Amino acid sequence: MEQRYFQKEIETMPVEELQKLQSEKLVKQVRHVYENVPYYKALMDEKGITPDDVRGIADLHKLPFLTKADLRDAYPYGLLAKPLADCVRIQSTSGTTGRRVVAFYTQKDVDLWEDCCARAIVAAGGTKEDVCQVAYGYGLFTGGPGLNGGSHKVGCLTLPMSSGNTERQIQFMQDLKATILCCTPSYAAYIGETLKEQGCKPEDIPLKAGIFGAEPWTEEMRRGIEETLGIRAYDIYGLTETSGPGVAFECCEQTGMHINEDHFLAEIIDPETGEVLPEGEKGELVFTSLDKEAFPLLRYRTRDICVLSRKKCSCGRTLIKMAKPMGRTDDMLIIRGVNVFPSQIETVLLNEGYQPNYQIIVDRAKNTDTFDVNVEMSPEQFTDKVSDVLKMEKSLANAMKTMLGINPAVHLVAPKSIVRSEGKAVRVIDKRKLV
Ligand code: DLL
Repeated sequence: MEQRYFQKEIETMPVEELQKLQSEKLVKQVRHVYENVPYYKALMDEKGITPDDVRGIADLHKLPFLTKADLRDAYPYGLLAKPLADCVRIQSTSGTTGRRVVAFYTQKDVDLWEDCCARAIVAAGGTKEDVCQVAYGYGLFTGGPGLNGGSHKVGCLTLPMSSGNTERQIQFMQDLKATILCCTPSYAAYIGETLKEQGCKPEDIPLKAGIFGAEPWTEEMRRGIEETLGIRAYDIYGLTETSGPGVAFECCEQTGMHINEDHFLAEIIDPETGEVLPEGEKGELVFTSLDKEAFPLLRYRTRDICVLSRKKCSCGRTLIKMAKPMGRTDDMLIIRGVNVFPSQIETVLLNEGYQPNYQIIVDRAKNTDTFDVNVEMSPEQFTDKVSDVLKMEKSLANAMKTMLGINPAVHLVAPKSIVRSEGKAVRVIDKRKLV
């Protein structure tokens, strides 16, 4: 079995030593945050905790949680722990100010983040001989920049393609003999389908591995991608709040993702009570960044439902493993790799003068997410003139695109035609069955 590592001494460190390292880092990090982030200091004060109360990872549970709501309250600078002059980068998620997460990085933060991505690439078999095609989005989204940096660190020839323009992706892949593909699993599947339609067989494609994440995907999807592209498909996990991709990555065993525990301390909690659950139990994943300088979140609730396992891995890594996320505790959808909250749609509707009577329908056709929004017209808005309806739909779709960053197909429907529910309104119909 393949057993390559990017930072062997860390990736295979005996667990006791690793936990000692985490404890040392945690003590320092708590002090750094307490002294530099008044927002978090106030949360600690409220709980009656001082940095002296945290002497190691066994004391982690004493610290208060941070949630997306805190990020919203503190937007944009409230959780910054370094002077802006020491920061060199921001990355962000899609969405309006209310939902947007803006994360700051010092040069060291960028460096460590790229190390994490490099670990993922090496675990997928990457070396300096490889040509790594990065087809995640570049820009504010962390996917492109993260894997790009990791690929440089490994010494691969990096193709910074960004997402989209599938014809060009395929041309570069073939002409420049890309051996590793990094993109969302749905885009990988789409590229695979397109190649198949062009009559390409897996053996005609130079790729050997893919590093796919940013959205949920199933084992069936993995098998499909592996077959059409003739590769091994590895999962990668991360979130903007903690850095981006590379918080966890899959190794040759392909049975869950090793968490880069020297940088990210993971816990599973009961989402209702906040109680820490023992290893092996399903709950909400919580991360504490141990090394981040500029945007160090302590006990950040990811909203991802997950299970951790310290079962010995045949790859030799001792880093704890997380299962594929099994859902979320909130209503966030990931559509074509973009995070979408139903409340964002609602905001657009209200801004544009519509009632919040709508239904989001997400499905997958030809390995691409379809995204439809049915919106009721009010009796005053109702018209049966097709050209007017088309105009209104187009304008609403544009407003949604501006808010979300992706384009829905908007369908205006007659007043009172969306079924009213007696309990919670069914706003989302997700037919993709991803978990
Ligand atoms: O999606 C970072 C990323 C980029 C990860 C490229 C992997 C590859 P956000 O846009 O902030 O960051 O979205 C984070 O996406 O909380 C999960 O719900 C979901 N997610 C990320 N990776 C996976 C995965 C990036 N491998 C949110 N499987 C997270 C399932 C994933 N869900």
